[in-house]
Amino acid sequence: MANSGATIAAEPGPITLDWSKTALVIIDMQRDFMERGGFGETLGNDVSQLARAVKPIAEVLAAVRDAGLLVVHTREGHLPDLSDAPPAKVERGAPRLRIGDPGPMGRILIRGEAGHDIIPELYPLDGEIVIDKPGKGAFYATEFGDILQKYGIENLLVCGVTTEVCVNTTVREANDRGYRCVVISDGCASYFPEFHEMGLKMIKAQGGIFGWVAESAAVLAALAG
Ligand code: C5J
Repeated sequence: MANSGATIAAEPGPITLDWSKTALVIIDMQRDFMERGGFGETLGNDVSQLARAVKPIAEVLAAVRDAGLLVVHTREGHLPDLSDAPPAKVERGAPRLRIGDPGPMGRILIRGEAGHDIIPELYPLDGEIVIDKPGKGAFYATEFGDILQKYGIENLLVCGVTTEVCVNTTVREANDRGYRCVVISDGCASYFPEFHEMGLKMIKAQGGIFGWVAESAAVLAALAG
């Protein structure tokens, strides 16, 4: 590890983290959200809006791997029999294809299908933790909390998609459980740029009501010591 800890230039103010108690959490960088033909596009979204987060995440992921921090990837998706997919989620709205329907990358948002997997640019290394979650938050109905406890993690560097849905939900869950969350602003993206902006503002407002927000360059500088 390059340094045992460092201060990140963040908003609403700087935050000092002990790297041995810090994990990088990459939320849902899956083909189903990032590529045409997946869940995100079937909901009517312009998936090209999310591409901007890939390079900043890749840079932080490389630095975090070099520094030896814990890396956790998450994927949103459901069992093939949909037993973990509430009807209220499956039946909602009027998408072109619903969860479980066959699409160009396999069944939409179903574990084991090509579309459910993480994009090649950010693919987990052997041994990195991958959390499969049925909901928007990474703690709900998963082993995420137990894993963080097992590794003695107190701080999360959080990035991924989408800013206002799965990133925000996970940060709110983590905040209530006592974790310090630093959200990497340019490592998150939304189909709606205005929701991205507001999603970050909601986290850092009121003295950091849910956590801190920092650019990837600030995280990289802190990791470099
Ligand atoms: C959504 C997510 N947007 N990963 N999921 O449905 O943010």
